[in-house]
Amino acid sequence: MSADSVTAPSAGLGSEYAVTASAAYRSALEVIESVEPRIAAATRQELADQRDSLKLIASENYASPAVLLTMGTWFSDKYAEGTVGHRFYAACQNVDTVETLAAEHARELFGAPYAYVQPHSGIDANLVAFWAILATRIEAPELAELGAKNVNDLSEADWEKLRAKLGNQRLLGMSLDTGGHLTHGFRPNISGKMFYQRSYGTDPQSGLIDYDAVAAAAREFKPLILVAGYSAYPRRVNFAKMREIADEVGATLMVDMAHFAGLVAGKVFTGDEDPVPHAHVTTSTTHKSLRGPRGGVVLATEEYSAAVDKGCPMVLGGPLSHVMAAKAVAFAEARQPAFRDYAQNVADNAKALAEGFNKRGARLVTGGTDNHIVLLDVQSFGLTGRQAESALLDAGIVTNRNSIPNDPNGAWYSSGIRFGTPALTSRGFAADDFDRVAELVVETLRNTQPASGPNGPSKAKYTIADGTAERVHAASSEMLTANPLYPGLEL
Ligand code: DSN
Repeated sequence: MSADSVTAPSAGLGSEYAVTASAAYRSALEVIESVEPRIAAATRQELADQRDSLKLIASENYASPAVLLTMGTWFSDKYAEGTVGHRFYAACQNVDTVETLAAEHARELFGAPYAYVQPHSGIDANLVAFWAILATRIEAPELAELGAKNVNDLSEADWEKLRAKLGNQRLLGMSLDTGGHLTHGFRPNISGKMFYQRSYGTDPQSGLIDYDAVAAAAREFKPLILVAGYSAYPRRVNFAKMREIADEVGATLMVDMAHFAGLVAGKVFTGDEDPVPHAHVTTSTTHKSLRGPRGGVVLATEEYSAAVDKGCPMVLGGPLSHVMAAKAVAFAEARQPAFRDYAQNVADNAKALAEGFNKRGARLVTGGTDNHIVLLDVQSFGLTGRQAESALLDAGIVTNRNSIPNDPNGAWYSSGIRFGTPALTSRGFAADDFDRVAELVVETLRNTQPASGPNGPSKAKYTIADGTAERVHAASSEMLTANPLYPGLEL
């Protein structure tokens, strides 16, 4: 690595601190090595592997050294159940500082009245939101009617009545095969066991959300909660329309912005496309396009804030204070003007990737993108998603297979590959690089054939023409070298 690359402006990964970060990681790895060398080796290997692959998983990114280093401290050792100023453990003064700062940054970043930064993950954030809505809309009125202050005051019979009511509510969310998420009321997930769920899909021709159809479904089903948000929908959502629909049927609008929080923070999504002013409750992870540590956050209006604040003990145990500290650092980073440039580049690069596929004749769900996701239908290559994902991995391209609307291959094998631009944009990839990425993906898939197993045609087996993986890997290595991950960081 040249001295220049150490001080060169990076895409936001803190290359100006590369020398300091190198020293910190070298020392840390030496300490880890003295206890369990295999973990130190795996840690080094993970960086090498991430540096050497085209990471196109839409939900992944690279956090800055500042965020990563913040996670490795003694805040990990502290119990702090409760919330700021109201803990069930002594000596939480420094955790209070951390949680206060993280929440303050989150409120400022998203323009939200209230932020709860304890959730450990996206599912935790969604569970906190669901139970806060149930507590506000079902439990509180029931307690008031019975003249009880809290649930512990209820008789056994009244408690059973309330439990039955809590467990019998309705939720309307986006269907899984059109891009919704498992935690939006689907049976394999606890949310599907909690709620009576129905889903809305997309228009079969355009692949876009049909708001009239969502409104019709809401009028008929009358959900307590209308969930908007997605993990595999390559278009923007009009949250003002979603709120109108929720208001018309008396539903609470909950938006899960886990995937696109970075585009909201970076002001790419504004007005009707910014969920925060329209939703009653907004949930997110912090590690996807937002580029923070692995974790979750809940934003809420005043109406729901008191219930969300009881996320612990309602749903959560002790907060991960070291991760809350890293969230504060990541939110502070996202409040910098440079993050807006980053977010805009993420969206522009996704368009370039989609155009790269379109001009090479590949079929995209909805025909393109206007967020950070591109969803490729690999049926036109004669492959399943599983075969395509494996072949791309052979060539050093890391993606994940994904269902497409009305997928004939189900969720396991699937017929789509989901691409996302947040991670490579963090490395500094630009629009022309993403056009080249599309070319390499198409070259790989055109040279991949489905294969049979011992029992006939297989949805998993494939063959790849000789030399393809090596050729593509070499071409991608050139781009990766030109856009190094954590430039100047030497272990
Ligand atoms: N696993 C995340 C994703 O890939 O979209 C969401 O759960």
